[in-house]
Amino acid sequence: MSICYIALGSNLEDPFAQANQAIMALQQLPQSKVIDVSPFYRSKPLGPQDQNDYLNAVIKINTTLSPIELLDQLQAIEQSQGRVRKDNRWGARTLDLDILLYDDLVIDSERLTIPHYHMQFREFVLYPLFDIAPTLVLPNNQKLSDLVANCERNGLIRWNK
Ligand code: ROI
Repeated sequence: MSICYIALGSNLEDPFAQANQAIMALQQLPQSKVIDVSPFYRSKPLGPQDQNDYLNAVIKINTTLSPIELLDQLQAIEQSQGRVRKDNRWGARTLDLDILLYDDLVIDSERLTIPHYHMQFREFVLYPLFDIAPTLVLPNNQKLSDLVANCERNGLIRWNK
């Protein structure tokens, strides 16, 4: 059984509805169990500023899916919620589900980079992750608490509807 943290992001088509639907879908994943869901946050867009603020959260699961099997499942959820995956790497999206951490694995393959690219610097990842995993240590031995202490909030606020 592996422990995995998944980042959720949405800034289109009712982000609250997207997030709640995605969490329900995660609860239906095979060989997996949702252990915890962080509070929802509102964040300023990283990338082009001419897009909506984002809803961000982090979900903890236990799973016996492999990293690639989990990635396939997450991409299927994104697709089912209307994600258009093309040249909008820095643009608005209905739903993004990214594997942040998978146990202490370090993976750098064509489809998967774990720990997730740049997570050490993203307030909208670090703060919700810290809410549900305050004692977490990254595979490179960095303490999550230190990363949070060095990360500006950049306007990040809790977002309750
Ligand atoms: N910006 C914020 N605030 N939150 C995200 O989840 C997010 N996701 C992205 C880009 C476009 C980089 N910007 C983001 O993919």
